[in-house]
Amino acid sequence: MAVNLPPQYHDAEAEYKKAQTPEAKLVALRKMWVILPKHKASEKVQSQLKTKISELTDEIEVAQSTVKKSPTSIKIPRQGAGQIVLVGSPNSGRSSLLRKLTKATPEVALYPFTTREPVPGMMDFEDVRVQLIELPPITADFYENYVTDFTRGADGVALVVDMGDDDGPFAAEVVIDQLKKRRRILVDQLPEVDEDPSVYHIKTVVVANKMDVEGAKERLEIFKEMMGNRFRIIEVSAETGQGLDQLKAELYRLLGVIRIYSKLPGKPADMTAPFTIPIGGTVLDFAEKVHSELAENLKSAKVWGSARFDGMSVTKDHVLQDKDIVELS
Ligand SMILES: Nc1nc2c(ncn2[C@@H]2O[C@H](COP(=O)(O)OP(=O)(O)OP(=O)(O)O)[C@@H](O)[C@H]2O)c(=O)[nH]1
Ligand SMILES: [Mg+2]
Repeated sequence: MAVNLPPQYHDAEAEYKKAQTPEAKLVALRKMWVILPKHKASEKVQSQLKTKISELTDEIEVAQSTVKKSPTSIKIPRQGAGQIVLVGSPNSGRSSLLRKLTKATPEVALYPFTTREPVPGMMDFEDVRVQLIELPPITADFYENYVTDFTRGADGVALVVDMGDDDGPFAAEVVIDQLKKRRRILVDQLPEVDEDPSVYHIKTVVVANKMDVEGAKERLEIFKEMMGNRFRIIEVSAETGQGLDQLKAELYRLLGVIRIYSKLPGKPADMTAPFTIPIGGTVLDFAEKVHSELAENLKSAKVWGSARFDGMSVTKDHVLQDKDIVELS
């Protein structure tokens, strides 16, 4: 969709292009952000601008800090319907959970700081796959800078809390605070308005792990008292498997997507591999996901499921529902 940008935006953009230092670039980018009209048609530009502002803010901050930079920025390509990062204090059980939920085999050990690099795995949930990434532990003294980058790219966070240890709830609070210092705010629901483009709110579920250990219930109560109703909490045990099915469903829900099955004219729908689009997505969003050319030349579509009757012709802006079947032509 074309976005009509006011002339001041282009002035700020020119200023950005001319800027010599990261600080001057950031000033110009923030101007562009303020001027940019915030509506549906500009969503893509908004998100690109937000990423740039956030990257630059992080970069300036890391350059200014005395803590040494992570050697290289590690990238893991996105796969599946979405990406969830597992964060938590050392020994909270992130690797154990990743082993139970995916085919990945990170090392699990009695001692802390076992995981030193991000470890990806694919979790099957019904007919979709969700990418989980275990990130290194976070404490008051230990924080890998690239964790901040990973939380920018992720669709959600699973905050793993060690309910097998008296310190668990407090160690989890430190994790939340450490991320907050880097402008990563863990939340149950995303805020409606984006006030500061350098801040990322990330949808989060709390995974209360080691519920099989004696005293876990009491620690959970302490944690709830500390957090109030801030987060949805899933009680699990990576050891016994308790709560893991519910956790899978919650992690999928965090992605905020719906499944759409594609159908070719005159053929049955392919029910094996759904496409996923954001909740509230339209026929056009689906077409873009299937093929950009298809979206450009889209003439009509038929929908089974959310339409008033099966196989009904709908317009491009018809809002789809989970498990709809769509025929594009
Ligand atoms: N009883 C019990 N022990 C658990 C559970 N989950 C993990 N553990 C144990 O807790 C210890 C740490 O587990 P890991 O999975 O390595 O924890 P981690 O969060 O990946 O730890 P680091 O990578 O070192 O930060 C191991 O001894 C696990 O066997 C659980 O649900 N119940
Ligand atoms: Mg680990």
